[in-house]
Amino acid sequence: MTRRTMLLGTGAVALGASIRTKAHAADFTYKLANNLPVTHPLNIRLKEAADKILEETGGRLKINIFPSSQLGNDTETLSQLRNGATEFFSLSPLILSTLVPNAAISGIGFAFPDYDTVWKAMDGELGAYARGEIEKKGLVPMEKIWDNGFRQITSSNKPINTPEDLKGFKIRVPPSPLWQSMFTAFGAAPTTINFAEVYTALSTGTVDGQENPLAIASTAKLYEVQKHCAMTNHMWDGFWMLANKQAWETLPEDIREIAAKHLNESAIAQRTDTAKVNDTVREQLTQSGMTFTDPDKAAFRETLRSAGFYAEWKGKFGDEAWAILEKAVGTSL
Ligand code: X2X
Repeated sequence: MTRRTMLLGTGAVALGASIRTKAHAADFTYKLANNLPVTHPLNIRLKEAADKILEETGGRLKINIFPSSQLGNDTETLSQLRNGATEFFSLSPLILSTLVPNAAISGIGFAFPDYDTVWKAMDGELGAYARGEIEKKGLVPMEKIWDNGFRQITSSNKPINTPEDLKGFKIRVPPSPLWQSMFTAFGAAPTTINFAEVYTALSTGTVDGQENPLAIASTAKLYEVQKHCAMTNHMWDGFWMLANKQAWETLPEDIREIAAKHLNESAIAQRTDTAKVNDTVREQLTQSGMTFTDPDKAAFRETLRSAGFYAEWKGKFGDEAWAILEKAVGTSL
C-alpha cells in the first residue's frame, strides 16, 4: 500500500490536505515547459497559476515550470509532450502546425487588425476550431490561449521601411512552414531556428534579423544584438497551453477542474500584462539603443497578396477553416 492510499484509507481527507502540503510529496508532480525568459508575463502568470493550483488541490498537483527552453528547444519539447516526458507545454499555434497543420490558421499575415478581434476569435469559433484540430492529434489544449503579441521585425544591419527592404534579408523564423512561406513571399531569405538558439544566431551573425513582439525583444535582451526595429505588426501570435493526454486524464476530475480554471484565469490576466508591455516597452528599447521605424503596413500586406500568399494558404487550410477565419476577422483576406 502506498502512502497515498494509506492516507485515503484512514479517511483523513481534511487532515491529509495539510499534511501532504507540509510533509509529503504531491500526488502528481508535472513539468510545464516554455521557451520564454522567466521575466516574461507568461512565466510570471504561470507561476501564479501553479501556486494557486498547488494550494487549491491541497498539495496534490505540483507543477514545476521550466522557462527558457530548459528542457530542450521547441521541436524537442513538442516530442517530449507527445511521449509524456513533459506533461505541459505552451506553444505557438504555428510551431504546433508541424503536428497539427490547421492550428496555424490564426497566424495568417495581417489577419487581425487589433486585440479585440483576436480575443473574440480565439475565445470564439476560430479558437474552438483550432482546439478541435489539436485534440484530434491526441493533445489536450486548455481553453484560453495565452498572448505572445503582434510581431515586429528587428535587424542588426539596416532599418526596414518598405517591403523592398526585406529582399534577400537574412531573417530567422521559427520552425513552421507558414513562417517560412510568409518571409519567402516577402522575398527575404528566411532560416528556421528554434527560439532557444536565436540570441546566439543573432550575435554571431548567422542571421541579420528576427521578428517577435517587443515583450520578447525586451525580456530576451534581443536589443543587445539588434539595432533596428520595424513596427510591422505583421502577425498576431499566441501560445496554446497543451497537456499530454494521458497525464491529463490520469488526474482526478477535481484536480483537472482546478488546474484548468487557474491556467485559463492566468491566461486572461497575462493577456492584459503582455499587451501593456508590448505597448509601453518601445521607449525602454529606444533607451537601450534600438531605433524604430513605422512602415506602411498596407504595402507589406499587398506584397504578400501579389506573391500569392493568401491564395496558397487558403488552399492549404481548406475552405471550411478559411471561412471561419474570414468570419472572425470580418473581412476577406
Ligand atoms: O520562437 C519565437 O520567436 C517565439 C518565442 O515567438 C515563439 O514561440 C513563436
